[in-house]
Amino acid sequence: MVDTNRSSVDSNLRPIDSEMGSPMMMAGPTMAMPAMAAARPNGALGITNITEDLALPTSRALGASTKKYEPYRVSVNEYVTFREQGFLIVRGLVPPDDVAELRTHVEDLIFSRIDVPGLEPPPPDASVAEIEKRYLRIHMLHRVLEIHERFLLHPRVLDVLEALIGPDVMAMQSMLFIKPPGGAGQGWHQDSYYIPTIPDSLCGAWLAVDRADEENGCMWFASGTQHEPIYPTIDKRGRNHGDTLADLEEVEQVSNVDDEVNTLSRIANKYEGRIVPAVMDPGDVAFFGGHVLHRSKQNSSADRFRRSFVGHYANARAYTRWGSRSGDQTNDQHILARGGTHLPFGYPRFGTPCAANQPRSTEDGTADGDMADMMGDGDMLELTTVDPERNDPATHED
Ligand SMILES: O=C(O)CCC(=O)C(=O)O
Repeated sequence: MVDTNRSSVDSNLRPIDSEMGSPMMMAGPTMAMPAMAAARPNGALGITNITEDLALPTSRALGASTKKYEPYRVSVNEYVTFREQGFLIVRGLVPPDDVAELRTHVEDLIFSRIDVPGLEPPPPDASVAEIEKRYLRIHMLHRVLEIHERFLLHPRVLDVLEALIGPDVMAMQSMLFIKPPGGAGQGWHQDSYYIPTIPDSLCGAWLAVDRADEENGCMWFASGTQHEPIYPTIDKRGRNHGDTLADLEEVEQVSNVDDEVNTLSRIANKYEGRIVPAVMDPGDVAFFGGHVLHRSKQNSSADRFRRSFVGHYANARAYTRWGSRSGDQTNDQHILARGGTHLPFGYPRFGTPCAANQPRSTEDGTADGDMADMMGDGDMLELTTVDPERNDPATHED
């Protein structure tokens, strides 16, 4: 096990900021973002990342969160639906009082009623409308705010992930979407393009804080695209599939909301009739695999926010270099949420209860996880000794 005391937030975020941010530049509203020393804002887009120098020390102690939840047990039908569609919406997964807490928190954050490391208060003369439009989304707040860590490791969300991509689950990324009226969408993309893991098991969990529908810019999924490979841009050639797919075409401008320039839309178009809006109520969570093409459109409502909390997870036994500037493995920076792993893993900074801080040790110092304990040794067919007389004609009497 490796301690994540050395803070690594910035290295984790840099590629995501630059890659996921830039394509949105053409469509994003212009927002008055203050120059921040500690965060990595992209003012034109309203996208902000929390950086390394703000990261708190990792805690191995249990935090204050003690709330108990009824475990969520995924049905076979839901499991099959996730595999068939590429996504699964679990209605009412997160209880209303939790969603209400998160919604109040987001309002406090927007209006600077709480001190958020890395975010500066709005200018004193800013109007309410200006304040509300300052942020489109903020990445990795779970590294500086306890409540974001708690939602990233929400037991009911982890219950579903454990069944869909587990049993061993690592929590990699959190994103808070604020998406005010007029806020930009995000064009077709595949999340594993941004966050590669080997084997590839990435899964997003998109929690609706407000009702999300076509008017205020809900998510859209191209069902069936979970079977597609990850399409590389020219600079990312080989990143997900190496050289194994002979005719894998390159795409351009993924995430750009303009389908004319985002050539991943050509792949999405193959799925005409299967591109569906994810209309969701507060507390609903959409789980979607890393290959699924998805997008969202502009919030065209006059006065409705479309706030959501998104976590990205992978199987904890998958290797990743996501966020490394040096090309080194970064598993030690991502929280072991469920199960166990033979790989290094990170701890929650605020001690939210999860697999990383549950007592479990094995002789080799790895964490194996309950499922591994239950795992049988399978049924290997044994070699049977050949009876030398069996095929000897002399031994047969007819
Ligand atoms: O919520 C959105 O607008 C986009 C979210 C998204 O693409 C993601 O979480 O991967």
